Amino acid sequence: MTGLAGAGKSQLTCTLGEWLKEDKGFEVCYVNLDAGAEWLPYKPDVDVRGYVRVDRIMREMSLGINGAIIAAADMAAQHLDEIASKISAFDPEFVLVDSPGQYEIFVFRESGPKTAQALQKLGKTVALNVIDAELASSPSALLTALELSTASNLRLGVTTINVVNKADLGGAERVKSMLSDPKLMREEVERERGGAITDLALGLLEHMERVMSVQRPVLVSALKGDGIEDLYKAVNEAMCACGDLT
Ligand SMILES: Nc1nc2c(ncn2[C@@H]2O[C@H](COP(=O)(O)OP(=O)(O)OP(=O)(O)O)[C@@H](O)[C@H]2O)c(=O)[nH]1
Ligand SMILES: [Mg+2]
Repeated sequence: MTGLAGAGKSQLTCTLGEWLKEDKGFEVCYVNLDAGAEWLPYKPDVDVRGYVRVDRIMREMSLGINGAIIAAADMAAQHLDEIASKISAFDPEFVLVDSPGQYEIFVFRESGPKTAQALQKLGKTVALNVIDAELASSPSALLTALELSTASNLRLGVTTINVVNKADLGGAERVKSMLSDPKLMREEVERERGGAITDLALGLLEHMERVMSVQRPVLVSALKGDGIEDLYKAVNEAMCACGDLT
């Protein structure tokens, strides 16, 4: 799971994991990579906090929260081999990896790409980029969220599925209609701003239309469990696209 802080990565890890276990009967391994997590909605089988903890780094290195989170990301990357061996020992059918909330630190420092490489050595890997529908309900916000996902895809080098979360809240309907109707999206973009910003937004939209003709975003509510079957289908399709038909 990747995505901005608060998008619902941990909740989706929990809900998808329960669905895979209970509805599909799969063995699932939950991995927590958030060294700053105080509480998680699932019980991790493999937990980075066994090696690195943000609160401890703050105390022991006299760092503020941002410095400690950066240090934690770099330190966590040094334990990837141990984390990968623990995951292998489980021999699960699915591994759900919950990434730290501080997306820019995870994706743009070394730890994100290194983690992606370590996971790809274990098996087929798909990134579920979680987008908060409430925060993406204007055209410019939605385009920005999708572009951030493209940047993450490029950095991590992992097939990425955009998962628009919090479908149970008001903003989701507008996101859904913009995503399912490119003409409407274009009209909304043109209406939202004027001048050079509209040109910029239309340029981004053209790029997104190309990306989304390959993979449409999936709409879910991690909290209510809606849309999880669709997400599972999208994961399977992504696996097929990278050559795995099992
Ligand atoms: N209404 C609604 N709330 C949700 C949904 N998914 C998550 N939330 C809430 O959104 C908040 C953030 O969810 P998390 O799962 O902690 O998000 P996260 O991306 O793991 O957050 P960080 O680890 O801090 O980046 C929590 O209060 C969740 O209960 C959803 O589908 N609907
Ligand atoms: Mg989280």
